[in-house]
Amino acid sequence: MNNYKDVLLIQVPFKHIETVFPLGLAYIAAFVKQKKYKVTLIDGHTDHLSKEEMLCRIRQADFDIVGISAMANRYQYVAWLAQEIKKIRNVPIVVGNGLGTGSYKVLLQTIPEVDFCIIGEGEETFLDILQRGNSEISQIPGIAYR
Ligand code: B12
Repeated sequence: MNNYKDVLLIQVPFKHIETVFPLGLAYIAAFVKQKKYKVTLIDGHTDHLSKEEMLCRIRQADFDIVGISAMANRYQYVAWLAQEIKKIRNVPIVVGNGLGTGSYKVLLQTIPEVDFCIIGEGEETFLDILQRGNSEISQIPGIAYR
């Protein structure tokens, strides 16, 4: 049974870099779209979103789960973002890319709003979460959770 339908994917702004296409998150978006999920992608980097603009975009979106892509140097931003998202809607927050892969212990220990981290490639793993919802989470390979 599919527990989630509307997926919000967020690329956090990279630091000190002009133009970067968020390739990893685009892979995730394309993959779950193929599986007929509705996907909204907010690219905070390409669109040069301020924090306020980021929250404005999130408030306008329809979603029942959020996936965030960030590298280790954006820990603070993700901590802020996860907190704000939960104030807007109390839905599961999944973090992938270098931050989720390399720092999942720290993330889960210090950011209570982060529910899952994806370790490594995320296509199949994220789809598994979407399909299983809250059941049998422990059987999904490649995730960390509390
Ligand atoms: C190309 C590259 C860059 C490019 C662009 C990256 C991009 N478009 O995202 C540039 C040059 C901009 C870059 C910059 C940096 N990079 Co870099 N980069 C890489 C490199 C070589 C390849 C990344 C890539 O495109 N992979 C292909 C795509 C398809 O895969 P992906 O992005 O990993 O995404 C997959 C998974 O991560 C996951 N995933 C990603 N996002 C999400 C989100 C969700 C919700 C889910 C479920 C899954 C998920 O699923 C995706 C598909 O399978 C990697 C090393 C490597 N071989 O992976 C380092 C790497 C990712 N970079 C790294 C670092 C440290 C940086 C910098 C922080 C360096 C710095 N000090 O400035 C900066 C970060 C940007 C910034 N300054 O803010 C580290 C990350 C370490 C960490 N723990 O975060 C890596 C692993 C290199 C290393 N071994 O040190 N980088």
